Amino acid sequence: MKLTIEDVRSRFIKHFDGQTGSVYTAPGRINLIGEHTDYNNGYVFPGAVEQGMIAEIKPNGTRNVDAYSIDLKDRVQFSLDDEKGPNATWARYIYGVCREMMALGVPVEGFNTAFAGDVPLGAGMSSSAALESTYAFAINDLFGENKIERMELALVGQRTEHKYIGVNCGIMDQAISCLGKAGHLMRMDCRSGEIEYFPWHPKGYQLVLVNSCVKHELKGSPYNERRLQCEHVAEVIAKKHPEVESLRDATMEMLDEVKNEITGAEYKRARYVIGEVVRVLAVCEALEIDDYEKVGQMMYDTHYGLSKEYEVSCEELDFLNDVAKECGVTGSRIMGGGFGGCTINLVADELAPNFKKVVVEKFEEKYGKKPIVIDVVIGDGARKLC
Ligand code: GAF
Repeated sequence: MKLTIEDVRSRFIKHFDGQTGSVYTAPGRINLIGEHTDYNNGYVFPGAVEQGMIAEIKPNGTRNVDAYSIDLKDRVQFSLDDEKGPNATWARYIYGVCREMMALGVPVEGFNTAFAGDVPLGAGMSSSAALESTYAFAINDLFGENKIERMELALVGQRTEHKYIGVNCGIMDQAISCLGKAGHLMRMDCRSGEIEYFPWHPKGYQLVLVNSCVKHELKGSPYNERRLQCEHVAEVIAKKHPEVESLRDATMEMLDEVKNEITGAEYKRARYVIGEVVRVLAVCEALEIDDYEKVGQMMYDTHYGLSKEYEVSCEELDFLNDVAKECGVTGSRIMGGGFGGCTINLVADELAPNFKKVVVEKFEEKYGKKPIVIDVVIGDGARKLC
C-alpha cells in the first residue's frame, strides 16, 4: 500500500503532543544498468521510484533531535553537539546527515521528527539513500534557506554512509534520490557529475522488479572489499598506464597485461567493471533507437558478470534470472549492490501477466515463499510535501 502523508502525520501528532510540522519525502531507486560502476568513476543509469521515505519535522528550539521510526516503533534522542551519536543504525543516518549539514555551515537546530517508508527494506532499492536524502533536503529547507544544491545534498548522504555507517558506497543512490525526475532515467557520469535525463517511454515494454526477499544489507557485506579490489587493480594498471585513475579508464587489454600481478578474484572483478562501463553507454545508444532487444541482452550480460565475475549474486537471484529467460523476458538482472534483493526485468507488455504469475509460482515451489512483484513507475526526487 502506498504510504501517505496522513500515515506519518497521525503518528507525529500522537508522539509529539498534537503538534504538526513540515513533511518531506525522497525516493528509492531502480537502476537500468551500471552496477558497481559509480565508485569506479564510471556511468550509472538509475531512475527514482514512487516508493520512498516520508518524514514530518518540527524544530523544537533545543539542540536535541527527538526521532521516532514509525516502522520500527523505536524512539531515539540525540544531541546535535554529541561527537559520537546514537547507536541505533536508523538514527545514525539522521544524525550523520545533521552533522554533515552542520559541517557545510547550515545552522541546524534541534527538531522533533517521525518517519516511515514504503521502499522495501533490504531489497536493493536504496531505502537508506531515501532516508538520507529526505533529511538532507528537509534540513536544507528548514534551516539552510535552500542554499545547498541537490548534488551537494547527495554528497552529504554519501558521506553519512562512509563516516557514520561504514559503507563506502558510490554516489548513485543518493544522486538519483535527490535529482530524480518523473518519467525519466538519469545517466550520470560519476567522475564529472554530469547528468543527462532520458525520457523513459518504453513502447510495448515495462519494468518489473521481483524481490527475492533475501535480505540484502551492504553494512557487513563484502561490498567494501569489492571496492578495494577494484581500486587495487586500477593502481596496478596505473603503474604501466599513468592515465588510468580508476577502472573506468582501463581496457580489457590493459587488464590482461597485469593479469599476473593481481589475484584471480581481482581479475574477475575488474573484467566485470570494465565491461559494465561500456554496457551503460551501449544501452543509452540502443534506447535512442528503441532497440529494446539490445538493452535486454546487455541486462542479461550484466547479470552474468555480477553473478560469475563480481560474485554478488545468490542462488535465489540466479534462479529468478533463469525463470525470466524461460518466460521470454527481454532483459533481467540483479539490481543494486547484490547479495540478495531484487531482479529488474524488462518485459514485453504481452508477456508480463504470464511472467508475473509464473515467476511467483516457480519461486514458491522451489523456496517455499512468494517473491514480491513490483511494477516500476519512475517518480520524482526529494521534495517538500506540505
Ligand atoms: C549500492 C551502493 F550504495 C551504490 O553506490 C552502488 O555502488 C550500488 O550498490 C551498486 O551499483 O546500492
